[in-house]
Amino acid sequence: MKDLTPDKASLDAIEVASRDEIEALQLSRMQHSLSHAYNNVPHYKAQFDTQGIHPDDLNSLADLSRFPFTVKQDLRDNYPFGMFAVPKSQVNRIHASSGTTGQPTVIGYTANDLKMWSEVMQRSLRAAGMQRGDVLHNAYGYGLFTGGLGVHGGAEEMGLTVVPVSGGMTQRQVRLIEDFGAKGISVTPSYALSILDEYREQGIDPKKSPLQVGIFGAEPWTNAMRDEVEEAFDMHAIDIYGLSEVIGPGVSMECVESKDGLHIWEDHFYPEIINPETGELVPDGELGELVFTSLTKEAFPIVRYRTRDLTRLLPGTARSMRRMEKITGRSDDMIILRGVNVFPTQIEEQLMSVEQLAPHFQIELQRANRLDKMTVKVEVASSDMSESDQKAAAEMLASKIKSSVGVTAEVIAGEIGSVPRSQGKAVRVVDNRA
Ligand code: DLL
Repeated sequence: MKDLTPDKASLDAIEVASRDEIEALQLSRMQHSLSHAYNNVPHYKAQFDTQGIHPDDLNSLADLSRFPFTVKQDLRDNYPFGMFAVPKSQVNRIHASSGTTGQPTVIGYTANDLKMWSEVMQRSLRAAGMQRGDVLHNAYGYGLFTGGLGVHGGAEEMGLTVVPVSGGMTQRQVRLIEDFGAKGISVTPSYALSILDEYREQGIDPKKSPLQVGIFGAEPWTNAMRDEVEEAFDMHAIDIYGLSEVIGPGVSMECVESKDGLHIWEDHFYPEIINPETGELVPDGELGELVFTSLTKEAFPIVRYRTRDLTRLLPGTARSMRRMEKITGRSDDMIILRGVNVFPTQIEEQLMSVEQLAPHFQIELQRANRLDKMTVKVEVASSDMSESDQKAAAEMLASKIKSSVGVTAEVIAGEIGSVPRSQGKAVRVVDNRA
């Protein structure tokens, strides 16, 4: 793999500023942002008033913990534009969640918001080792989802050659990467695996592809998966995180030179970690639910938004801003199987260690005789495996899951292609327990 470490001189001053400078900036921005939300969004005014707290009460960053949380339901209750803090005439763009699991949530951006988004995206792309003139194959979905257009905006502004391919038509993805000489690919890690399969299908050695870095996010993925993809493509695989409610991709980003968790662009997005049960703050270093407060957003300021993502905050390394550890999973995706908490990432980690199995998987939950049952559907790595080898591989995974995760799972190792593929976020859990 090539060394893609960016030149220190190319970084924004704030990326390498002292903690004192960062915190001073955060405090003044936070005071302004809370007032903006209170004065312009009836929901925030009502919530702050009920809690007996006013933006003027914020005298230190720690005071933020006295303010109320915001949850997804608040956004749904204010559908479509109730959480906007500017007149609609100032809203330049709208994104929304798919709404497959209920009322969609709608996010608005002013021209300044889009500019800020582009700036944090440029920082993120730079952290991945991308430079002006490089070709970026952007396979995140374009549309209401923030992935495609979010990455696109920053990439174009920084002078990359963007290929806005979006997800799907996997054969063509391979052809365009090869023909256009993409140095970077931005894509969900699960779809990257489909592209990898397609390389092999077409008999093209992925190691010889022009790709040098994969910018993987929008869903949880493990370091074991990183090793697999880095080895297969001979490229770096870097984690990018974000969520629409906060802005989209580019809230935090791993640095190619350290790959040790994601630096949060804290000058725009203020992180806290709470105990998801009690709502109490937990100190840096402890695992809990990630909460964000926007510091500079105009159209859609967000105060103490509960992401449901589980991680911990760590001190800065390659940049001065704090890091978040790779996401373990979402609290909504946590499976409680006969009292044991299981995250799909734990299954992924074990799967990656069984060479005879491909990295695709889906977990199915069922209830039989009032007992929950977990089935893990996987695929053999090669089509010429004997039936007994296939069974042995499945048993090996089941025993690894038992000993490391502590639950009994039935593992079914099917043919290549038997696990459903996604072109964006993979569906890891199908819950048929109802
Ligand atoms: O997924 C934004 C995005 C696009 C991020 C492209 C990165 C790349 P939403 O659709 O609103 O936005 O989904 C946000 O996806 O709360 C996490 O649960 C999950 N997620 C996003 N990035 C990561 C990541 C985009 N790197 C939700 N690791 C978040 C783990 C992630 N989970």
